[in-house]
Amino acid sequence: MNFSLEGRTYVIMGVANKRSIAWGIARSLHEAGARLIFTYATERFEKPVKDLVSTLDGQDALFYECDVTSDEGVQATFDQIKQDVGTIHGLAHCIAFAQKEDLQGEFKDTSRDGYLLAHNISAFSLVAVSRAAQPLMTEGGGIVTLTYLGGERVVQNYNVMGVAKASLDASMRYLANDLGKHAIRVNAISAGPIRTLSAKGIGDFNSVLKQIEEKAPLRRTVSQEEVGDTAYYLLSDLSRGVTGEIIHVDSGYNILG
Ligand code: NDP
Ligand code: N5H
Repeated sequence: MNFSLEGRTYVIMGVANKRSIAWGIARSLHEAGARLIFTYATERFEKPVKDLVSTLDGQDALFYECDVTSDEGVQATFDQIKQDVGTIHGLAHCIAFAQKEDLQGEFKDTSRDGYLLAHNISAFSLVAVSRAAQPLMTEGGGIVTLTYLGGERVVQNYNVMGVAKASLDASMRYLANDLGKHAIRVNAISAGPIRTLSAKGIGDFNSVLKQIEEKAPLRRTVSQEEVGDTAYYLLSDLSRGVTGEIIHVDSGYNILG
């Protein structure tokens, strides 16, 4: 079997800059021969994303604005992609957001608005984009999302984002069940802590990384490239029997009690 992604097209959602996990995924898929489509939340990110993508040799990429909080926006994006390329073979959903004040202190103090916002952008968005992408995935394919250990157990300060990741994980499984009959597999990667724009400004991130270096079975943190290569596995035929799964790319940290 040939595991090249030559002749296949994947949508990458959530590149903010070169540190983004989505960018690690883009590079892995590019190296495997895939054609890439990038979406960004606002026009503000159009130029930085285009500049980054211009560093990928021979990549004939397409770019679309897609704010996942708008059903019409998501639908319009995938309608336009359908018009421009026809069939796609997969999607990487690398999107999350919570208000800063909800990522510290006690979870019990989360406001209704903060709770709904985190769930809207970080969990429901997977449902919205999967529904919009399905009609374009006429040859089957894969959908991958990014989750974190804080959705499985309590991790200090992750708070409302942990509850949103639990919802994302369950949404991933229900979507896997719905879309399997269309030969579409839906999986998640649970990444260990990586310094990205989202992680910036989060108090104590250094001590979180240090804890991984001291305690994780591999005694080191993980990179965007390592997450990217697992996404390649999940989006290629190498993983053709795998759906509804969470793969931890976290140096084994999650196995510790
Ligand atoms: P980045 O800050 O690089 O990426 C987050 C992305 O979310 C940005 O590109 C941002 O888009 C996008 N986003 C936020 N709101 C919206 C919206 N309304 N519509 C569309 N896109 C939106 O951080 P990461 O690479 O760290 O995050 C990617 C994913 O990885 C997230 O789901 C995160 O929870 C997950 N993750 C991260 C870990 C880490 O340690 N970094 C660990 C485990 C999981 P824009 O820039 O255009 O605003
Ligand atoms: C236990 C931890 C540390 C504490 C919690 C961190 C949670 C981070 C996730 C969210 C997505 C971060 C976030 O929404 C930040 C925003 O409030 C402010 N930032 C922005 O608006 C920037 C400019 C944009 C690009 O960010 C987004 N998201 O749009 C968890 C860490 C050990 C691991 C981690 C960092 C997990 C994760 O999910 O990202």
